[in-house]
Order: sequence, then C-alpha cells, then structure tokens
Amino acid sequence: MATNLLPRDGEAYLYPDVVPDPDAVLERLLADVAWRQETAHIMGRDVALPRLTAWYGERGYRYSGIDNPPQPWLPDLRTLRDLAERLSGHSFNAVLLNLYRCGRDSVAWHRDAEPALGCDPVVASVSLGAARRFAMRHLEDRGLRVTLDLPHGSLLVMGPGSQRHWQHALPKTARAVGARLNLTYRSIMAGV
Ligand SMILES: O=C(O)CCC(=O)C(=O)O
Repeated sequence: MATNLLPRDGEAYLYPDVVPDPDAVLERLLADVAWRQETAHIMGRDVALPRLTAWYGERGYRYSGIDNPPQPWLPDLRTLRDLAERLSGHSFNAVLLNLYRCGRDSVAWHRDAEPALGCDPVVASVSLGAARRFAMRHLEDRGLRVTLDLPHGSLLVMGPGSQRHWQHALPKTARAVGARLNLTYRSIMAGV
C-alpha cells in the first residue's frame, strides 16, 4: 500500500517500477507519437511551450487556449491507461503527453482544473526516461511544498484534493539530463 505524499488537503501516491519493459515503451512512444510544438498566448505574445506535447483518447480537451481534438489510442497508450486504471481505481478516457527534451524544458506552476475535468479530478501520471524533480505546493499556504523525483517506469496518482488545493510544476534544471516523457491520464466529461 503506497503512502500519501501530501501532508493535508489531498492525496498523491507514487508507484515506482510499475511499467513493464519501460525502455522499449519509451523508444516506441518517442518514435510513434505525433509530437507538436504548441504556442500559448501570454500577455499579448505567442510563446512556444518549453516542451513538446500530444493528445490521445476518446475525448478532446482545451487548455491554455490550445485545442486538442480526440485521436485514436496507440497500443502502448492503451496498455499504460489500463495500468493507471488498475493502480488508481479510476477510469480515464484521454491522455496528455509531455516530452521534456532536456533540462531547459519544463512546466510552470498550474492545476489541472479545466471544467471538463470535473470538480475534483484524479490524474494518473506515468514517467519514462530521465528522472526529473516534480514539485507540489499548497494553493493557500504557498510555503507548504512536497518535492519528489519521478523515476523511469513510475506512476504518480494525484488523487482527490490534489488539483483543488495544490498546484504542481516540473522546474527547469541546470543538470545535464536526457529526455523525459510524461503521460497524464485524465477523465474528460462530455459536452463541457
Ligand atoms: O511532467 C510532469 O510530470 C507533469 C505534467 C503536468 O503537470 C501536466 O501534464 O499537467
């Protein structure tokens, strides 16, 4: 039984070493996924996201002004979804993929809180490739932080409360690190 990493107002559980044959899965996904360089519109300027992204699954999704239409699952994405569902006890109908090419790639503080995710979403996050530091901070009590390394082949389940009361980020690092691929499985509601 994994222990809750959050001291209050939410749940997050890390399951190391759960992806079978992670090197082969990583290699296939790097080659087969339709990676995109998206831009976000920030303060009147178009800014390239510091990572590549892709979206797959039965439902589309819009975040930060970026439209992600539904796209059929790849076999590896379906297998990882089944694993995430088994370990989390939740079901998922779509996945956002992030490719961090090197230590300069990152994701800023945010919550996965779009209306289509519902009021208290559970997000299951698979990590492949270089281990990177992942940070969570409490929304009201910004000094309350949890940081952990997300290793190759692991699953982080961000459970109830984790998106309502906490933000998360993947900071840049000056260390020489290789590519990291992250998959966040989500449940998207229809017609929202
Ligand atoms: O790469 C990660 O571990 C985090 C990804 C993330 O924050 C997101 O997709 O919302």
